[in-house]
Amino acid sequence: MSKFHQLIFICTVAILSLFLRLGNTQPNTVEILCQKSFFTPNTIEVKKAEPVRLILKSVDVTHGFAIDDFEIAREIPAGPPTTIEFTPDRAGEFPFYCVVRCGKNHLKMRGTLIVR
Ligand SMILES: [Cu+2]
Repeated sequence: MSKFHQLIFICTVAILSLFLRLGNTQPNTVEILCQKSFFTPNTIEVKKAEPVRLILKSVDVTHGFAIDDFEIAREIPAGPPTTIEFTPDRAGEFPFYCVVRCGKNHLKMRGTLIVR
């Protein structure tokens, strides 16, 4: 291999490894629809120690979203989506639920975050 080809080879490897690293730091994105009185999906599965981005969109009234175990509690107004980012530091099953009284079945608005 000539010096020129060696240089091309090294540059290609460097660029590819950079792209792979960037890919790995992208948060795991989950879109969640909020409507009276449920979340869709109501079971979310993510991986421990990997960043998670939840994009919550309410299609009717203001809802809420809380996961006590990860100290998350946010209002989800109707309209543009609300983004919540966190990195689960432990595995298990953690309940999430609505924290805004959104209607008579508000207390049924719950789901489960599974961290593997
Ligand atoms: Cu509610």
